[in-house]
Amino acid sequence: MNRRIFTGVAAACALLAAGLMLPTQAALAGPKISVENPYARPPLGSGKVAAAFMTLKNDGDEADRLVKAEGDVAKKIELHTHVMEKKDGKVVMKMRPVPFMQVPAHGQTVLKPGGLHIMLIGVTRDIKPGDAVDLTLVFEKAGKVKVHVPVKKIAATMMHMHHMGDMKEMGGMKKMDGMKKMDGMKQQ
Ligand SMILES: [Cu+2]
Repeated sequence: MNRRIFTGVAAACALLAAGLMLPTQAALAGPKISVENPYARPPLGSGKVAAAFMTLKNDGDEADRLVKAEGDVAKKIELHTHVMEKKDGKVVMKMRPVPFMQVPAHGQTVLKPGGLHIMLIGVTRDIKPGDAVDLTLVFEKAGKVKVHVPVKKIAATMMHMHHMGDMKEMGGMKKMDGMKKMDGMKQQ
């Protein structure tokens, strides 16, 4: 190897090393999680299942994941989402547990009726509008975040509207026949 080529290689290595240091520094900054607008809806009728919604904000340079929610308000607390399924020619929304909820760097993830939510299964006490429930959110990197969640009454029609809004947002999903009709109804 002649001297000039060697110098070139050494310079390239130095540049590469400098470049590699940038992501390392960003990783040290980590996620910066906060929770906005938390609210819960009480069980419907005489049921024992309630749900909590909120906005998970991340002002940090690194993505994080909500992996668990804890609390003594329910026997079982699960992370859920809604999926659309076609059943007997009709589009129905079903809930499904998810292993985590991704919160992007410098972004947010909104939990709302008809979408992602925290399911409180087998509530251990009466949950009425005006009450509040305490939850501890467990993030993969940020660790535990406590949230005081006020209980609000959510009208059935409101939930229906949210459902339709969510369907529109699911751009990656193929639109089904029933949804076009629903979109038309919403515009009236
Ligand atoms: Cu659910």
